[in-house]
Amino acid sequence: VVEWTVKERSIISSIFSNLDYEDVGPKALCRCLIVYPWTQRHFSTFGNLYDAEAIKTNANIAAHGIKVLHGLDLAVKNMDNIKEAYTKLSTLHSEKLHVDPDNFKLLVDCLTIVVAAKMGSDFKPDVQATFQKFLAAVVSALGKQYH
Ligand code: ZNH
Repeated sequence: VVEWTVKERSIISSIFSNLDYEDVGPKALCRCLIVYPWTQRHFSTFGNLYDAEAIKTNANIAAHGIKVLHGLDLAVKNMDNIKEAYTKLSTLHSEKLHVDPDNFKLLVDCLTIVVAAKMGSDFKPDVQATFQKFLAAVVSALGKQYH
């Protein structure tokens, strides 16, 4: 079980209450699809992903980026119970979507870069460390139902 200090809780709630989901979600998913092109294989029904420009202007990808980012709200709202909170999503990614769990880490690293770029000088070392700890807990929970 991951333990959270009062300060860590306040950092996480501040990041998410100031988060522009509509901007950050698409940017993080696009970055992941461009930098790690094998992740594109899961989105063959989303339309043209021919090059970086096509990925960045694909409305289905943008919408999915927002949806995935909102998937982190589950962890924000269940900080003391992150593993259980992701049981269903973990099973979905494992048994139905067949997403290699290594890709979760790649996506959250892309997300970290986008969030850091937006926060600028507010992205202090304690913010970075807490955000990384939070995302690691999510990645671990999402990987839990893989056998
Ligand atoms: Zn995922 C889906 C979240 C990662 C792929 N996702 C999904 C959803 C959510 C999520 C919320 C929705 C579900 C329902 O509808 O029910 N993801 C998530 C998260 C993460 C992720 C949170 C991290 C952090 N994913 C991921 C990755 C990938 C994916 C990495 C690849 C590579 N997903 C996916 C898909 C889907 C999903 C494919 C389905 C889509 C459709 O719509 O079809």
